[in-house]
Amino acid sequence: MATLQDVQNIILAGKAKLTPGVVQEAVDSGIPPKDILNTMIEAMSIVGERFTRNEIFVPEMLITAKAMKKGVATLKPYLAEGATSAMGKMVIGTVEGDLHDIGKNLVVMMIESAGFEVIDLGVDVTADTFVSTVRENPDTKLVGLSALLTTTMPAMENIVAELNKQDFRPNIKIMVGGAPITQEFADRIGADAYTEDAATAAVVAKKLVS
Ligand code: B1M
Repeated sequence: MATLQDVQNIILAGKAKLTPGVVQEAVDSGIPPKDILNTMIEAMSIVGERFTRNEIFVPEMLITAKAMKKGVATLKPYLAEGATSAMGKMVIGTVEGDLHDIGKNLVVMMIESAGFEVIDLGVDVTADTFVSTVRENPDTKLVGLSALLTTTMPAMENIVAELNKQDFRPNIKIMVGGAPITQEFADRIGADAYTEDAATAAVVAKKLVS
């Protein structure tokens, strides 16, 4: 029987191979999957604090991120309902210069679960790629941008500016998010919606297309 503390410990230890087993045990112990996910997100915050204090470095961050990804994959069937594409299409990516994708992947999972078909462009995505993907998919209803670094916020601004110039702009809604992003920033750059977390992103996505 695994506890939330066990889940946190295994992520912090960066034991990617052991993480699925511990997460599964926690699920089997009856712990709500959302609590398990929140514990894993908390673990990543602890990792960030340790990085800021120079107690750990990029390789350790990477190892814990791998463990987190394995944990999320194990939880996915319990968090995401059967996906359909009834709500329409969303194009999403982490902005140019930014390689963080754990939060973006959670958003993808929740948005798919809310009934959208998602085209995930991955990380380090340029404005040109966003624009050409929407052009190739004229039924796109939402475009999602994620940024985790203060240094890539200008890239987000630039991508939104490019999207705003396009003739297809009236047909899409732009959603932004990521740790350094705020409602004020989203308003200033001309995005349609900002959400703080993946679960809220799915709720707002549904509202935007209805
Ligand atoms: Co990076 N990193 N990192 N890192 N990293 C942070 C972000 C940092 C805060 C750590 C710190 O200093 N405390 C810091 C940024 C500081 C700043 O900008 N002010 C930082 C830094 C500095 C860096 C490097 C520059 C380090 C270096 O090389 N010296 C480097 C940059 C690389 C690059 O991107 N070019 C770097 C690299 C990395 C790794 C590759 C090692 C790894 C990422 C692995 C991966 O993602 N595949 C990594 C990690 C793991 C982190 C921390 C520890 C954890 C990030 C994470 O996954 N959080 C992070 C510290 C922290 O966040 N406290 C840190 C969990 C995730 C679930 O949360 O992504 O915020 P998050 O997503 C949330 C919400 O933001 C929201 O929903 C999610 C939850 O529900 N959300 C959206 C996200 N996108 C959304 C989109 C939406 C809506 C909501 O709509 C479309």
